[in-house]
Amino acid sequence: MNRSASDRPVLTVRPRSQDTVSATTSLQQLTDQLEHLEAEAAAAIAATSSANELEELRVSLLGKKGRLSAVLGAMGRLPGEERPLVGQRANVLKDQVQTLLADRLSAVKGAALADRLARETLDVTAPASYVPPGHRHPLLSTVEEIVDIFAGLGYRVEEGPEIESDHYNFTALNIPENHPARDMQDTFYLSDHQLLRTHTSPVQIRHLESNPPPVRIVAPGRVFRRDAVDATHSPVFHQVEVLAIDEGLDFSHLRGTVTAFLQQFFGDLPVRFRASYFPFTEPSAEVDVQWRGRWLEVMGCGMVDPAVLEGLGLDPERWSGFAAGLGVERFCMVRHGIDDIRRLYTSDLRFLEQF
Ligand code: 2NL
Repeated sequence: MNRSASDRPVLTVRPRSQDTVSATTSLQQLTDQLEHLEAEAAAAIAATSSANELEELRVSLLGKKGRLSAVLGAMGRLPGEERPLVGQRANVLKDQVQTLLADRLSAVKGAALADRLARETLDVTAPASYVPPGHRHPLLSTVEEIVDIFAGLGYRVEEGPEIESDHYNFTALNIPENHPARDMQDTFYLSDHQLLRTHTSPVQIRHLESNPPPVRIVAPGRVFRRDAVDATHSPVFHQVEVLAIDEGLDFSHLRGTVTAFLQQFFGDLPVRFRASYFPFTEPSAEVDVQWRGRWLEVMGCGMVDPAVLEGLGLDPERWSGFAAGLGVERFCMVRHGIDDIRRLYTSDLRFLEQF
């Protein structure tokens, strides 16, 4: 676009020979010079292609040390009565040149704008590059749904470490060393009596150590057991446990809370409690729901064993409480009719896109 300096007419400030001021300056000479300057200026202006060039040109033509000033400087040598004639002609030239400069400036700007508009054209009809939005994994949305229901019942969410001590995972829950219940909750043992937690109960023990009752908490999280993989077992799975400790809590509070929760999650289905055993609750129960005509075992619960409360320095004559635990994978599988737990871990989009 830019023309090189040699392409366009050169205008120098220095007057050329016919402009040379001499003692013989006449009205005719000056008028000729003005005519000539006007023609030259018109050609130079027409040849510009940028606002900067136009400004340089304006200065060299009309500026204090410009061509017009040089001609007018010679006017002083004319007889007094001739001067106004030259002055008038000079004003006409000045107006003319200013108009040409302004017109050229708007033409140059218009051309620059048109050029930019052409370059920056955006095709709003072009197809967009598609980024699939993605969504939560069904396991996570199941955890969130469960936690939301308990939050609605006034429970606070608590979380804790996946690597635990033998004490928090077993001993504090009334499962001493060599207790047969340790067999069913065999896990991955690390050094220094550390292990991968087999349930989220340790989160609740830790909470009780630093928060006096009354307490109502829900503890979601990843847990680990020494299990062979099959359609319903995985050595890594997810649990939600709930715990309420207060004065005067009894089994009716447990039954009411668990029933309200299950009916919010599964709908208004029959719920039944069957006597069971856990080392950390007494009495204990398994809970079933009648789902699509069949009884399905979905969670375990019970009144917190007095030995667990005593271990925390809480007087079981004053405080009582209930606890419940559930496997998130099982809830998710029952809800969505998923037949194999491994589908939840293999990241197959054809499976995951269905949720
Ligand atoms: C199940 C059964 C259960 C608990 C978890 C618990 C926690 C504390 C004290 C007493 Cl801190 N109990 N948790 C109680 C009964 C059952 O889980 O089937 N889980 C998948």
